[in-house]
Parts: sequence; structure tokens; C-alpha cells
Amino acid sequence: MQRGKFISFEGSEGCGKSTQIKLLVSALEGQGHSVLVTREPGGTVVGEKIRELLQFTPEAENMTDESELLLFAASRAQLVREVIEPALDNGQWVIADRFLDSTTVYQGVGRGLGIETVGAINSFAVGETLPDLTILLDMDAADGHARAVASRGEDQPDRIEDQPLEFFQSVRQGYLDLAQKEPERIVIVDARKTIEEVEQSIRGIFEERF
Ligand code: T5A
Repeated sequence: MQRGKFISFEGSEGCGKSTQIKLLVSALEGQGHSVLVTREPGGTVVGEKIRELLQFTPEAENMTDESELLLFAASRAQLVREVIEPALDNGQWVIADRFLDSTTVYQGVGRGLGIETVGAINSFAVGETLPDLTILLDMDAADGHARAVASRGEDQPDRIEDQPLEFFQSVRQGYLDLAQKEPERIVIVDARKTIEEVEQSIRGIFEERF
């Protein structure tokens, strides 16, 4: 059995990851691939409990940045071993809506915990499981925020979405720095374009890579 491909989507809020993942899944399935989509935090019983704690538990408002980092890592450690590795071994393609780069930039840069510290914890959490390709949907943080607010409607922002604009600006810069360090794995796509144009760019990258 040929091992499946592992692709992650990254970017700050409202950049269009979920929208593009849906389109990509239907294209890949149309080519005969079996595809599994994961989201982070979450994706397992343990991970969904952690998601609730991280995002929607008002009593957890005094959570320290260090605890936040370890909880994201714990959710991912479970997801990798329980879901991602078995699926890849089974020949499935795995599309991850966020993976370890989110922790590097949100906790390492945004929260200021440092990318070396976060890198060590990320490595412990995921072991050898790294994406073959990462699509970074890049756009101005304020525009992404406006999209996210519009699509949220009446729903309240979660604990992280509620951060000030500067937080998301540093997250964006963190992603761009990461892409510069790992140009083979991380490909930047201009997320300001229309949904169809972004989809075409991603298709082009897939045709070239796989
Ligand atoms: N987090 C996560 C950490 O801090 N550390 C970590 O390690 C991890 C894994 C996750 C939160 O946790 C943080 C990051 C996040 O703050 P989430 O609920 O999963 O929270 O939220 P996000 O991943 O940020 O997802 P969003 O729903 O905000 O953004 P998406 O998925 O990127 O955007 P999408 O596709 O839902 O689109 C948003 C809106 O824009 C429109 C869509 O129709 C939708 O209305 N849209 C476009 N409009 C115009 N042009 C385009 N090209 C468009 N593409 C989409």
C-alpha cells in the first residue's frame, strides 16, 4: 500500500482555509483519492475536549500562555497517533486544517513564547509526522478579520479570535518568516483573490508537486 500524502493549510483567521479545503477534497476525490480532513484543535475525543477548554470555556480565562501551548500540542499528539498516521499508512490523503505551524506562530510569535521553545514541543508532539506540503493562505490581517467577523454572524468570538489586531499582524509575519525558512514545504498563496482564483492557484501547485 502506497503511503498517502499529507497536506496542511495554514493562515490567520478568515483567510479561507475551510473554503479551499472543501474544494480541494472534491477535486482529489474526483481523481479517485480517498481523503481525510482534520481540524485543530480537535479531531479526536481527547482533542475535542481540549478544543472546548481552549476556545469556549469562560472559566478558563486565566489560562497561561504556557498551558495554552501544551494543550494545543497535546491535542495534536493525540490526532497524529490516533488518526493521521493510520490514515496515511492506509493510503489516504490527509488534509489538515491547521497543523504545527499554527502553534509556532500563534504561541511562539503571537504569544511571544519563542519559536525555539515551541519547536521543541512541536517535535515531541508530532515525531516524524510532517506535512509533504503546506499551503499558506496569506492576506492582510485586518481584511481576514473582517471576513471572519462577517461569516461568524451572531456567534461570539472565541478566546483567541478576541485578540487585538497587532496579535494577528504578528501571526501573519510569523507565517511569512516561516515560509522563507522552509520554501520547499511551505507555498504562499495570495488569499485576497477570489475563491475561484485561489482554487486555481492551489490546483496548479498540486499538479506541479504530485
Ligand atoms: N490556534 C490553532 C492556535 O492558537 N494554535 C494552534 O496550534 C492551533 C491549531 C482555531 C483557533 O485556534 C488558534 C487559531 C485560531 O484562532 P478555528 O475556529 O479553527 O480556530 O478558526 P480558523 O482556523 O481561524 O478558521 P476561520 O473559519 O476563521 O477561517 P478559515 O477557515 O480560514 O476561513 P473560511 O474558509 O471559513 O472563510 C471565512 C469567510 O470568508 C469567505 C468565506 O465564504 C467565509 O465567509 N471567503 C472568502 N471571501 C472572499 N474571497 C475569498 N477568496 C474567500 N475565501 C473565503
